[in-house]
Amino acid sequence: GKEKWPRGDEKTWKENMRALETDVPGISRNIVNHVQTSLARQAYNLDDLGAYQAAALSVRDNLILNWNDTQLQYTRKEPKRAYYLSLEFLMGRALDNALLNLDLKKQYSESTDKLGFNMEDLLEQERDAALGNGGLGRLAACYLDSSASMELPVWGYGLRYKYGIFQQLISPEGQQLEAPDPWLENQNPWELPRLDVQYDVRFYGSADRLNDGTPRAVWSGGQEVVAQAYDVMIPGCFTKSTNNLRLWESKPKRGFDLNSFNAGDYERAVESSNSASAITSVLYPNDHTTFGKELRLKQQYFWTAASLADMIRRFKNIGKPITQFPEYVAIQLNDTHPTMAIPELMRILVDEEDVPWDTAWQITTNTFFYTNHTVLPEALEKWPVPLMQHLLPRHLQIIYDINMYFLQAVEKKFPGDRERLARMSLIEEGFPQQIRMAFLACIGSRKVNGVAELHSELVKTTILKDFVEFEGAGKFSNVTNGITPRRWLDQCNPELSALISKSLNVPKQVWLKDLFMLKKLLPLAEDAAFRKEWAEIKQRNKERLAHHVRTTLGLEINTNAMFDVQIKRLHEYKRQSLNILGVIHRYLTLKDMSAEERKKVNPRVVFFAAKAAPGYWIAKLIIRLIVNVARILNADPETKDYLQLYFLPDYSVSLAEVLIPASDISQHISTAGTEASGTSNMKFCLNGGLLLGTVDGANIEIGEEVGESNVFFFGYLTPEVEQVRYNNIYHPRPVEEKSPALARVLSVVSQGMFGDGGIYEPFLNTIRQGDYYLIADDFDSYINALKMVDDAYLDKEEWIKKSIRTACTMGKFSSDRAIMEYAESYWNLEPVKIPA
Ligand code: GFP
Ligand code: GFP
Repeated sequence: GKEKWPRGDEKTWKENMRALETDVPGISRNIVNHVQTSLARQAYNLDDLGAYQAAALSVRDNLILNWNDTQLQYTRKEPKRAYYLSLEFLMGRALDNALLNLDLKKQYSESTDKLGFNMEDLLEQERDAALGNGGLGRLAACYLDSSASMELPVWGYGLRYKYGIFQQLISPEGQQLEAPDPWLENQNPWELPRLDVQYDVRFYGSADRLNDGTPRAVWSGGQEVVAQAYDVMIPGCFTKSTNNLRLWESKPKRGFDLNSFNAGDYERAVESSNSASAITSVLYPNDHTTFGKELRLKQQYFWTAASLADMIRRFKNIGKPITQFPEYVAIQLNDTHPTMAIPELMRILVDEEDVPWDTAWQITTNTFFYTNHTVLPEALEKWPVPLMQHLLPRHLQIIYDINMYFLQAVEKKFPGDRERLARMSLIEEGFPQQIRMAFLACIGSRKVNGVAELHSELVKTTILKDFVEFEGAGKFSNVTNGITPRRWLDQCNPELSALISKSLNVPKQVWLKDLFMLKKLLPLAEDAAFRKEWAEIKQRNKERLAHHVRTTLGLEINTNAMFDVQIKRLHEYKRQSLNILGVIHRYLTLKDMSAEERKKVNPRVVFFAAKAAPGYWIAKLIIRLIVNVARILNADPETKDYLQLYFLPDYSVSLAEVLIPASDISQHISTAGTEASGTSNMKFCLNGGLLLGTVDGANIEIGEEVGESNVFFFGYLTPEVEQVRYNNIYHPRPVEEKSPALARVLSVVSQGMFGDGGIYEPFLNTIRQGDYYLIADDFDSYINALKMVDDAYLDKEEWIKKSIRTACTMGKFSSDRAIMEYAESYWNLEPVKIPA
């Protein structure tokens, strides 16, 4: 029946409620209103930044209206909801994406034109929301876009860092310098502070078991801080569905200590307030100090506690018994960072809701799902027991209890197998003892997945092998990562998107939400006119990149060359090292040639962009080498027409949007078995760039989709890597023997061809001794693959065919496909239609 109007005069309300502004006059009116009132400016004193802000606020108005309708519908319909807990959301810019998803791009350009501004320039005013590091955070952002686009009731929960990932500067010597990223400085039009949504979060204090025959305890004392919600609207593409990303900011509970201040003790007056605010001030505080380590754990608990409190409150609003929690709530743990949510839910259930332990554990293990993103041992989180005892004493008790019941069950299944118990215990012995968070995430979850086929297999056969034997293989499966074709094709490559729509003869509204449709274009690879258009678009994208580099760095790029790109976090396992050593090899080869011979060479421009973790010394040394090699190469009159090298500083989502559409070939060359999936590989391929890579992560599945003849694979395979590594340590062979070509490269670096060779010795020694990442072992095979790329590029027509085939077989890698797998096979979620 008809619901009763909640308050006041229904007619007065309804007459005054705003509708979406979707036509040019309405949009212009709204923008001008924001210029006048929100910004207190006028046509006389409005610059691009102000115009961007007014346009953004007007778009936000539309988003809020859709968001309100969506949230109200969720509240009414009470669907099962999923929550994506991620410490990183690498959102990038929001305006262009919101305009695309609202289908208002044309109207906004027209309106801003009328007001005397160019939309392109306004888009450039926006700062990236860089609340993340790399692939893991960008994946979370793609999944939010896809959830809303697939009309799924999914919210994200994260932290509102005051400073995002550091801004990278390169010193004249080629050193990475880190500067803070004050992304909130100019105000953030995309967030809504929710002063009505706050929770207290406790740290320290003491935990006393009641010992009254229940498992309950009382946790009291310590420090309390306030979590304050900020909501970021996540519009679905061509749908009203608009989801929420709720980010928490930490605030002091009591604020300013007026007594201390009045007593003249200013420091003390601000002390507690500063320590509370520090929790959400930076992304990944350096954890090389005890202080930094404690701060990280504080962040993790602060965020999971606030998020769970919010979910429990929302669940209670529907008035169902707590045992039905998993029927209404699914929580996805994005890596181990949110694992504290498991003991926190147990604490809420046992201590606050008086639920018996076994029931509480059943609720918990039916609610959580855990995604693993790496099998590298150093990346698997562990927390020292003494730290947990100090910061979260009640949670340590709960973890001990979980462990005790768990090990009892293991003992029952494998009686007397003490080694197995030690291997599987949540507590790792040592000084100090450590809590193994991946194991806790695994046993506390209903399902566990890796992010590409190979990686999910490795999860089962290496780090969680014992758990597969104990719990059965059914709990462990795979969801191959995906990327949103909205940002990573339509937004970053509008011309290619238009060509696709024209050739499919359907509006992008259709194929952007059904990426498998691209397959229909495969026959056009044989159509010369289509190939010509395709190639021209690639060329214009290369020129766009060259323009960007010219205006930002003042460098001139040869756009007639092949563009070869590697962009990702700087890490030894990703092997930017192999790439730069390959570049040096190419340089030496060019130098060996006569001028006549060189003329036959295919010119190449190599691009790198990457940030290194501030404390990761070898990674920073690799950046330094790249920068100094670039300096020599780009200035060498003999070779610079055939080989150029650029390290583009301050890698970001926005920079990736310019680089990816411009690439002819991109490199994904991790040591086999180390890159869980990779997602930029999918982005390059979707934009018609070919892939040069190892048989690793999602490269393998990309190869399956596009066919082996359209990709360039090289290097040792995963099953061989372990043996090679073993030999490198126990039966080492000199680099000269494994690869004379590499030996020569290392020696010119040592001898100072790129500046003081001594500086690079520590890096070169990682290859000469131990060579954990198989640089020398894979080098010749890599050089051979580069040669195959050169040869293939000589046949331009065939190359374009490969490019077309590559892009058109990327349907599988839409994040819409991935998110539907999570919704159907993990969360058991149904789409919710939002009525107009
Ligand atoms: C959400 C939104 C609120 C909105 C309601 C609508 O609340 O702004 O009024 O949905 O029912 F945040 P919770 O789901 O958080 O209660
Ligand atoms: C991590 C893994 C990648 C994977 C992403 C998303 O990303 O292989 O594609 O998570 O699952 F290493 P990075 O932080 O390394 O970029």
